[in-house]
Amino acid sequence: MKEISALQKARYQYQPKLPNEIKGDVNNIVLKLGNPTESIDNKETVKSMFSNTYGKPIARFIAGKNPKANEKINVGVILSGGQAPGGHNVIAGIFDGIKKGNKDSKVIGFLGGPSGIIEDKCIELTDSIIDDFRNTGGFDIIGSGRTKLETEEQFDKCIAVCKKRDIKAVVIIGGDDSNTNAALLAEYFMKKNAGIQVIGVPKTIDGDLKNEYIETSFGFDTATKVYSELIGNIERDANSAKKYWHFIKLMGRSASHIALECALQTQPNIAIVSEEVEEKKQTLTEIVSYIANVIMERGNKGENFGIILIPEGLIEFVPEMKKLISELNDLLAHHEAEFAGLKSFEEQASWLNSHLSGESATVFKALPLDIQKQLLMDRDPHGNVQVSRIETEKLLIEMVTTKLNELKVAGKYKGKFSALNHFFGYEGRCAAPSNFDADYCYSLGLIAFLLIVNGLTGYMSSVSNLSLSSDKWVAGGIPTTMMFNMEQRHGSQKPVIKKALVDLNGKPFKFFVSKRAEWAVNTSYLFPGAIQYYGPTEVCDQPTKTLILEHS
Ligand code: FBP
Repeated sequence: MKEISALQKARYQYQPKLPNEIKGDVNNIVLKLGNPTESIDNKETVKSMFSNTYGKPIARFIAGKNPKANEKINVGVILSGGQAPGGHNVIAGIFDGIKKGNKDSKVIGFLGGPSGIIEDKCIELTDSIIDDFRNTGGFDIIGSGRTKLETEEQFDKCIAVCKKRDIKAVVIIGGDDSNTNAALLAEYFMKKNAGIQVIGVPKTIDGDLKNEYIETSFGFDTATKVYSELIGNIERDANSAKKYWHFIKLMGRSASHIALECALQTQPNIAIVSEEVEEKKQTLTEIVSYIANVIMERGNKGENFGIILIPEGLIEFVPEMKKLISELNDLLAHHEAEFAGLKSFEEQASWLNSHLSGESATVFKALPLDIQKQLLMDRDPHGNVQVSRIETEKLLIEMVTTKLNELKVAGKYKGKFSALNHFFGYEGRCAAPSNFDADYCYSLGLIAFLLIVNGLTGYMSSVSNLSLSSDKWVAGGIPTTMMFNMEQRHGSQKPVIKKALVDLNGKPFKFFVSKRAEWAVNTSYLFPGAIQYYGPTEVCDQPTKTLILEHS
């Protein structure tokens, strides 16, 4: 028999909490549709590109007889992109809904992400498989991948595979890009009269798939709680030993939601928010000066320790680095073969020197060698630099050390500086989902099933009122085209779901700004501790501070 931990055994038994209107018998839940909707921007263009799925109403659920809920159906499921705690519960929610409707209905899991549907690699998910994954972290039930479903050729393959397997609907669990493509797929299926529905589920620890209707993506809650536990532990260590400055990089490809949430949970001395850096056009030198000044102020009163949070995507928001990275991305994309033919790093560096603009060549040359090499590593499937592999935390330590030495020579800095670096990302993406994520994800899965049996397509599962207790949560479906606008991508205008970066006028950031000067100089650490799964609700069921502040 497979060995499992006591906690995992207990989590298998955990019954996720659901919004009231979807708690009952699936045969007694029907849709209540609102008014026609519009996209957030570029309405006419988006409408013309989504002539079949545009303008659909927001869906809610009410009590009523639904004769379709017990029809026998097959539903395909795809996990797309980076892992996020709760993915297994989304699938469990779909599975339980479907089996309550008709025990002969099937959930087909496509293996290894979106490529699974194109290559027809799949398994039927059974009771025993699902029971092994309830309330667990990870995406290992069927695996995930970053293949993009975007071409008509791929869409036609999806139709062929769905027809072959008699699949009535596909649920795509992914971030903004995957849900953008899910909406394109839904539109294509309608255009081709394929009779296959597509429902999206908002996933990503980065927290950047959110808007008026999608309050948060799943996984953000658990991941930020895991990172905050670790940051709190390091704060305690720093406050005990009083000898290190800890530079902690936190995941989040582009947006700084994770760093901001962790700052709110742990009250570090410094947290950089990339969106503010971009808005104020802060250079790397200015960021380094800001950090060095805080270290100096604390050091001069004998406090030679502290905590600095750095968002993973920072490097791409610093104006001179942004320009350099964009030039590098273009050069590597357009001269792929030529660049691959350069044998040594020295050859690559000299080739770049003659191809980059003068300004970017200077910035590149001034960077430490390791960072130069990291900037040239393989691009992701979107042609972007993989920020999780760039050691910004080490770059900052090096530059801050130089700056502090200058301040010392000038007689301004009297402290001692010893720094350690950390990167928290992969540690949090597969953690056992918090009660919030376990409940939220299971609800999203059950909602996906209810949207399918009610015949909807091009919708995203949604739960609102998430900052309140789950008995006040409201289940629904949001037409994905509502979240669209037109953006320049790879040289042309494309309809995409608008990515939610940190709102500098939003309450979470403003709260942080009102506190950061005090946190910088006075040790004000908070120690959130580990995620608690059992115990008082104020300990176990709290949403993120971001959600609470946003809805306060
Ligand atoms: P998604 O947007 O697909 O959810 O992934 C987010 C993320 O965890 C980022 O925070 C990180 O930069 C990236 O994935 C890392 O990607 P990979 O897993 O391919 O190393």
